[in-house]
Amino acid sequence: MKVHDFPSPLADVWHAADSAEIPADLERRSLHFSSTGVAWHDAPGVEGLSTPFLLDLYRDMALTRATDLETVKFIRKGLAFGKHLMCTGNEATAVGAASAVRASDWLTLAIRDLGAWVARGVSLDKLLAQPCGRVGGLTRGWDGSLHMGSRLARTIGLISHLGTLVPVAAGCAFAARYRGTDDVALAFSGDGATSTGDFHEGLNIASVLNLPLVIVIENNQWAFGTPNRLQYAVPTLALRALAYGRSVEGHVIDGTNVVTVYDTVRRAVERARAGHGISIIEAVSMRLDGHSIADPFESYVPAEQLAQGRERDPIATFRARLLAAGVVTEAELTATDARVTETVTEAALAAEASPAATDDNIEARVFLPSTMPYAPQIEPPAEGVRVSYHQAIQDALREEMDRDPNLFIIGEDVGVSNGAFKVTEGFSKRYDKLDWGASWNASEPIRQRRVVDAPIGEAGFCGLALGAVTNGLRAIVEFQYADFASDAFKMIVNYAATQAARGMGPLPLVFRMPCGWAPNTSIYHSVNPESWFASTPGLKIVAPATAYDARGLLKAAIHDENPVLFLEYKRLYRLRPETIPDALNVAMPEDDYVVPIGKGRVVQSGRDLSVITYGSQLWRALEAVQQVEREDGVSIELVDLRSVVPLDVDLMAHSVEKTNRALVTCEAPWTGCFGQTIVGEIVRTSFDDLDAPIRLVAGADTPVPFAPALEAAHLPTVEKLVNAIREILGH
Ligand SMILES: Cc1ncc(C[n+]2csc(CCOP(=O)(O)OP(=O)(O)O)c2C)c(N)n1
Repeated sequence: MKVHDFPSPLADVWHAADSAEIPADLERRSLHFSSTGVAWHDAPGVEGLSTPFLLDLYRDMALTRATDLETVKFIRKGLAFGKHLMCTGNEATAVGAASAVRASDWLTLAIRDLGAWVARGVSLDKLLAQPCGRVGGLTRGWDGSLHMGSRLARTIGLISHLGTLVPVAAGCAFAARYRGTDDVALAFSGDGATSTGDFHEGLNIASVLNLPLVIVIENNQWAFGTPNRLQYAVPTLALRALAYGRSVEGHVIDGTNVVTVYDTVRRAVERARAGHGISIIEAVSMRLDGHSIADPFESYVPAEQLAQGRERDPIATFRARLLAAGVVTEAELTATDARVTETVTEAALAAEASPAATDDNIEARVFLPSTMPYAPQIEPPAEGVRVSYHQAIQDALREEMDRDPNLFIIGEDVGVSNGAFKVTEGFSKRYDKLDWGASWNASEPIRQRRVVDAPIGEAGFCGLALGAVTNGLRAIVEFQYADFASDAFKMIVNYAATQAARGMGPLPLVFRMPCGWAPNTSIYHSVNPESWFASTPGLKIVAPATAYDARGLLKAAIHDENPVLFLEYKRLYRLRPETIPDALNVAMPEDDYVVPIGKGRVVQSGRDLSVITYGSQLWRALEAVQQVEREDGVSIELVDLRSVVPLDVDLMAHSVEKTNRALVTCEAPWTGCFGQTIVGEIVRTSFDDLDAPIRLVAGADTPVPFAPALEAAHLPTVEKLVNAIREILGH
C-alpha cells in the first residue's frame, strides 16, 4: 500500500512507515513514532553490553532452540503429545524482551515465547515435562505446552484465545500502580492477535488509565496460514500507537537482533516505570517453521521469503555479530553450545523421570478452598433489620470496601455517575475523594483508584480486573446489564474459569450481573445468563432473591478465592420492605454473616409437592404456591436454591423424599435452561421417590418481548405455575 498523498498532518509519519524497506532498513536502524513525529534511530551495537551478559543472551536463545527441538524429539518418541508450536525465528524477540524487565515485573506471553520462560530462569525440567503431561510440568498435566503460567515467576501463560492477555497485562500494571510500586507489565502479542477486539480494548483502557505497560508485537509475517497483507491494512502495526493517545509511542525494530530488542524494550520499560506512557514495539522477524509441527508451511510460504528469513536466523546472526565485534571468542561460544546441550539433556532426563499426572479426584482442581471471615448463616433470624434488595447489595459492598483496602470496583459509569442502577452511590467520593462537580474542567489528571469508570468494552475492563486480581488485588466487576457479559465471554469462561486448573492460584473476583426480566426490558436487557456459564466448570454462580441472601451471598462471593457470578435481579432492587410478602421480607442479623455458596433454603415447608426454584422466579413461585394452598387446601414445600453452582442437591433430594412430587421453575427460556439441569439432578437422586412426573415451568423459547401481552405469553407466570401445580397434584 502506498499512501504518500495522505491528506493530514500525519502524512510524514505514514510516508515514513509506508516507504520503509522493512525488514532491510531495520538491520541498521529502527523506526520510531510519537506524537511529535517520526524518527529513525540507529540500531545499537554490542559494545554497550558486558561480555557475560551477551553470552547469557546467546545461551538463552540457544537453550530455547534446543528445548524446542527436544520437545519435537519427545513427540516423535511418543513421550509428549498434543501439537507443538515451535518458536524458531522468534528467539531474539522473546529472550531480548524478557531480559529487559526485572523479576518483579509481569509478563503475559504469546505463542512463540519459550524464550521468555528461559530468560526468566524457569527450570527446563518443567518446560519439558509440560508437553508430556507430567506432574513436573507447570500445569501438572492439566494443559499442554503453551497454556502454562507461573504466579511465582510473575508470568501469565497464553490462554488459547488470542488478544485476551493484553487487558490482563493492563490489569497487572494497574495492580502494581494501585499498590504504589513501580513494577510494569510487558505483554507479548502475535501480529495476528493484534486484529482482535481485546487487543484494542486493552490498549485503550491502559492508555486512559495511563498504566505502565509495554507491548511487544512479534511480527513474524504469518498468522497461522494468513500473511500480513490479509491481516491488516496499515504499513506497520506500531503506527497504531498514535491512535491510543499522546503518550503512546511506537517502534518498529529488527526482531531478529537480540541486542536491538533488549535495548528498545529496556528503554520502553524505563519509560513506563517512570509513568511516561505506553510503548508498542513491533519486532519484525520471520516464522521459520510451520504454525505447528503438523503444518506443511513450505507449501504456502513463498520459498524466497523463507530463504530471506533463514538468512536472518537470530542465533546464527548473533553468533556472527559477536565474533565480528571481537567481544567473544569461537572457543567461548563453542563451550556455551556444549553447556546448552548438556543442560537440555539433563532436563530431558528429569522430565522423563517425572511421574505421569493422575488424580483420584480431578474435581478438586476446579475450585480452591476459601475461608470466610464471618459465621455462615443458612436461615435468616426472626428479628433484625429489613432493607431493600438494592440497599442490601450496596451495604455489603460498602462494608467490604471499608474493610479491605485492596478491594476495588470497576465497570461502566460506576464512579462519576454512581452506576446505572446507583448501586455504587457515593462510592467515588468516599473511596477516591473524587468530586466531579468541582473538578470536571480542572487540568490535573482524574484520579480514580478504587472505583473505576471503565471505557465501554467489557472484555477490556474484565481483563483488567483479572490481571489485577492475579497480581494480588480483589475485584468487583459491575456489568451494566448481564446481557453485556457476552462481550466478555472469553474473559469469564476461558480465563477466569480456568485459573485454578491452570495452577495460577486464587482469583477472588465477583462479576455482578444485573439480570432477569423487569417490565419492558425486552430482548437486550433481560437475560437470565446462568446457563451461558453453568456448563463451564470453574465458575460459582449465585442467584439471591431476597435482601438477606443478597447481602450474605455477596459477602461470601467477595471472600471466595474463586470467580463468582453474582446474579442480581433488577426488578427486585427498589421494592420497599413493607410491600414485600412476609415469606420473602426476611430480617438481617446485626452482625456480619455469610450465606454459604451452594446452600439453599426451605422458604416454607409442606407435604404434598416440592416447588424448587432460584432467583426472582421465587417470587412468582411463592404467589402460585400460596394461591393453590389457599384455594385447594394442600400443603406445598417451596425450596429456594439460592446458588446455581454449586447446586444444593441434598436439599432437593430431602424435600422430594418427603413430598414425592416436584415442580421445577426458572425464568429463562425452556431449551437448555438451568431448570433442565435441576430436573436431571432430581431424576438422578430421587427417581424412586417420585409418585408423579416432574414438571418444569420455564420461559417460552422466544426472545423476551416488549409489549405487555407478549411478555405475559413469554414468561413463566403465576397462572402457568398454578396450572402446572394442579396438574401434578392431580396426577
Ligand atoms: C481468538 C482466536 N481465534 C483463533 C485462534 C486460532 N489460532 C491459533 S494461533 C493462530 C494464529 C496466530 O497468529 P499470530 O497472533 O500472528 O501469532 P504467531 O503464531 O504468528 O506467533 C490462530 C488463528 C485463536 N487461538 N484465538
